Amino acid sequence: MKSPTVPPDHPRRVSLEIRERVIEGHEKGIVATAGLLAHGRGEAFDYMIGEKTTERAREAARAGVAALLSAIHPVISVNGNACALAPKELVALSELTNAPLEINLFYYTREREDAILRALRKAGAKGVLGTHDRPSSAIPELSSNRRKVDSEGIAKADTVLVPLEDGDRTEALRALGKLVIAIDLNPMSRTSVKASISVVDNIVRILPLMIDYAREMKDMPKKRLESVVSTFDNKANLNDSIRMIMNHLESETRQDDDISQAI
Ligand code: PTJ
Repeated sequence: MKSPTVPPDHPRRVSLEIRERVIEGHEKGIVATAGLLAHGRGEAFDYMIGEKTTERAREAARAGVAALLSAIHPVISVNGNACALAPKELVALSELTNAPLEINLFYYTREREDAILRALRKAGAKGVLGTHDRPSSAIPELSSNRRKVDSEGIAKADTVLVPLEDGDRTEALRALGKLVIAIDLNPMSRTSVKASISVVDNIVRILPLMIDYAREMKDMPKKRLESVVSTFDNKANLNDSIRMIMNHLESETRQDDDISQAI
């Protein structure tokens, strides 16, 4: 079914256009049906954040990019939603940070793997890890489909970027001693809480910024990059992110008060 075009003056145009991308991704077999629900959850948190990138998200994104640039084996994990929402940005960040893209799916089917691979190649990806024809190993702590990882990718990575992740795998990757960078709109999700660096923002807004940071920092000495990572405090980041949501909701309440006084 062809989705209607969002009118240019629609007050929720940006959000609706992003939603259309996910629906289109689902129709092409890229996004899992559960990915539509995951997106709805993300939309709700984005609404509470105020649909803008906070200063805290910028700091986390910068630390995340510094971690990718200073890693020995960085990898960017790709699932259906991430691929549908920002394929070109994933490819650009991968090239700038020398972090290969690895397809890693919770709801694995061979058809979805193929559809995601096609979309990444169309976006300019040259080599993609995690496909069925690649050598694989298993993450022993995990029972989901995500336990199967590329032997040359996540298996040997020291740093993994995981956009829109489920909590189990973040926890398992941390248990294996890897540095995990999450992109998740929910600062209270298990992924955000378990990750080393949690970027609380919409993948659509934050990846272009991470690309800018990668361009800016790619020639920085390793010591300086490592210091950006080691001085980042994820607990403070998450606490502030939750506070920012509360402040945003508070300001919305005051607007309601203003309205009732005006009546
Ligand atoms: O493609 P697959 O098979 O690997 O499956 C991918 C999904 C996303 C379905 C799977 O990983 C899943 O079920 O994830 P969860 O547990 O629903 O978690 C998704 C998280 O991503 C939630 O915390 C959402 O708030 C968050 N999220 C949703 N949309 C966005 C987002 N975070 C950043 N940007 C978004 N656009």
